[in-house]
Amino acid sequence: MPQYFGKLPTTGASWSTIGAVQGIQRHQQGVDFDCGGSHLAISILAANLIRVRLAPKGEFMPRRSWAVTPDDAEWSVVPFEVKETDAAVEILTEQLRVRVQRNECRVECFDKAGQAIAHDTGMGMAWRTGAIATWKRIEADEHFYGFGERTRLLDKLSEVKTNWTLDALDYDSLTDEMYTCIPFFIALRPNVNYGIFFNTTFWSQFDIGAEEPGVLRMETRGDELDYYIVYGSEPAQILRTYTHLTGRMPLPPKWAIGYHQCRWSYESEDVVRELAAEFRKRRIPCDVIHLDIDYMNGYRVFTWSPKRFSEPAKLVSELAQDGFKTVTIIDPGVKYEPEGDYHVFDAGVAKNYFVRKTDGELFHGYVWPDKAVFPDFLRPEVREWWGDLHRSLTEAGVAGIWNDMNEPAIADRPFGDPGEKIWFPADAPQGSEAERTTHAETHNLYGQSMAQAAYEGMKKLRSNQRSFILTRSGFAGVQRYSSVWMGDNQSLWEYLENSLPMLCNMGLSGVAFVGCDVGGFAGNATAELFARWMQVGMLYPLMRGHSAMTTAQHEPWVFGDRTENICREYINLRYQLLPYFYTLFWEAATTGAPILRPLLYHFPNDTHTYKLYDQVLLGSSLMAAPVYRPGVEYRAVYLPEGTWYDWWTGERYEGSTHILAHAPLEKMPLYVRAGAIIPMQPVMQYVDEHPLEELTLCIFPGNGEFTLYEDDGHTFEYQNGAWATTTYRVSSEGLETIVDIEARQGQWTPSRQTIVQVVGVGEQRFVDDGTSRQLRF
Ligand code: MIG
Repeated sequence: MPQYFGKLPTTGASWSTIGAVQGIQRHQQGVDFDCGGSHLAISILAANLIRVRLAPKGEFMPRRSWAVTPDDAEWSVVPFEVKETDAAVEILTEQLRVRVQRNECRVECFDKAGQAIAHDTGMGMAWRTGAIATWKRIEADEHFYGFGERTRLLDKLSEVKTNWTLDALDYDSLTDEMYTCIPFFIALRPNVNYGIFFNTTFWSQFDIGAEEPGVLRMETRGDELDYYIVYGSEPAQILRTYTHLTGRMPLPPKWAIGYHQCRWSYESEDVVRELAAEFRKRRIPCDVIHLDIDYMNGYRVFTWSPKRFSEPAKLVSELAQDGFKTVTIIDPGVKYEPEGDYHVFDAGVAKNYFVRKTDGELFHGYVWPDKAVFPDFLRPEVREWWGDLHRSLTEAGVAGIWNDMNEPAIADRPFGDPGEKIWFPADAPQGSEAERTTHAETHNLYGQSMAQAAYEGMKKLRSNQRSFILTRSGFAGVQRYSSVWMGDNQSLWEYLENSLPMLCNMGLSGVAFVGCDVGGFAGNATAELFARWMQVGMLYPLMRGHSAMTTAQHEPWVFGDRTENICREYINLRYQLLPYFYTLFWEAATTGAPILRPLLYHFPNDTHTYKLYDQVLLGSSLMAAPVYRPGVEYRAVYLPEGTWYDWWTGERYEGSTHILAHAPLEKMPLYVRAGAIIPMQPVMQYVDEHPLEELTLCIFPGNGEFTLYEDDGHTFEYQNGAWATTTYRVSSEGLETIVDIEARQGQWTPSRQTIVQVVGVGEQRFVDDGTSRQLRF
């Protein structure tokens, strides 16, 4: 039983419901409602963004900057109208109508067509000691997505989703709390899409019609109710607005989009060297090697094992010469070592940077270094100190940081003893002076603030070089600092299957740069599972192979030639698609769009897509229908409206239908939309193996448009204008296919040939000088 539950009284007491509206006050950004002591505030932040807050005692909490970055005052004022009737107060924006019923006070929204959005129901809004909640009506045919990191399939209707980060070791389909939590969802029914961001960092929960069909409950163990209704005519608009609130990902270095190899652990310099050599010898592309906890000296963070990694700078630079980047793991637990001459412990204690209990004693728990203490990353000075500590790694040439165990995962006894999972006492003080609070309010932010420290530290230390950050735990907004992987999955078919909806829901929660351990972390894959996983892994925004201690090796070549060839083929395809991938990352960085998308993202009015969890879109053009079951050689594929081409054979299909795809082990069914323009490059063994000399635009006849993004791939110069975008358009005129190329934008100059290939028709090539041109086929 989590310690937290014993600390804050909640259940049992009966709910006090909000009373009738007794007075209203209109102001520049919305309307305030006096409900007899309690206070309801409706703010209009944009025509499609409404913030609803309820303070039972009338006083709102101070502003919190952790998840939502812009303050309300930073939104430019938008026009709205207020209409009062006896029954209600209505607020009208260009896109929405918010109706607040006076007696009893209830909040309801409508779109322009008068369709209901997030209507209060039942108790409406209510509170009791330590908890506050709202009840919303679930409309007929409404389905629910997002909710951060979640197991099971795509649609979360009839489930309960709790937001409390924890080490979800051995998670399965029935697991509720996960490593990362994001209290945001998207609700969908034909022609109505909206999202709700439940702005609370306290323990919170969504009951999506589980207890009572047709009723959604949102509850927090915080002191006020605070949520945003994000309306959009399609999911892309909802994500654009949601990521305006919680931020977007910085553009990662291009190498981070290549293949990553990891294991717990490649335990010595020699093992790592052999691993790297093997990739190059076998011509399997790879950009990144991760070092797990055994590179450290006795699990002391920011140290190197003098025995096994005695010359880290030499190793890392040799790897770099061979085109590999090195990423090291960092855990939050700092070895408790008062007499140990361990500078991280000593400095942290001297500066008072570790979390303490209310009585002033240092909090400690047990993790890999045994007895350990934990920095309070919510404090900016602690983050800065921690960030600077990464120097011991960047000095050796490390280019990326992997944050693990940051939920935080802590045991009450030394590892190996049968112990309980614990965390800081709920009343432990945490946070900066301005936002000083307790662990109860900030638990869910621990991992995210650690990743923030890593991100900011690496940015400072690696001058003008983008770094790669990976975290296991995060909260709403984690995308501002880090990519996220889905923790300890298992080498079982079920986990391969679950990885697609899991990553799609992360993408719908604003976190585009995500991945699952390819091949499965715990347990041993079979050759067949591994081959299928590499095919699917090729689609993950983060493609990293990883496996646990004591499992069999899981490198691409250990399962024999046939599997190795499949791995090579799909990793090669990933590298050929890098220009496409990189553009998708840019899109995510600028609009918040996911990279890996469920079909409902582009076909939100097609109810066939609402539960379709085993087909995915990579960007808007490529659709994969992977095989994720043993012994399966055929599978049903749903082709939505439009014309589709088989990626491998070029065969053409009219959509709105199901087909049966033949998928022997070597093949992952892959389709592409008519009018798609997919930029491709030759296979490279790592992203910067040589400058791009030839870019091939694979064009599939139809009508379509694609904007390609390019820059140097690894510095921040793109922020000074050193980027290039080129917009390509395809259309047809009679029997002719016409390709229009707009003049290049931006100040970065790629020097390369462009090959325009209209699939099944013909090919033209030219030296791309950035001017506009038209090609006819
Ligand atoms: O207690 O660092 O999820 O990826 O290899 C296990 C060792 C700690 C858990 C991570 C996993 C990593 C492992 N870690």
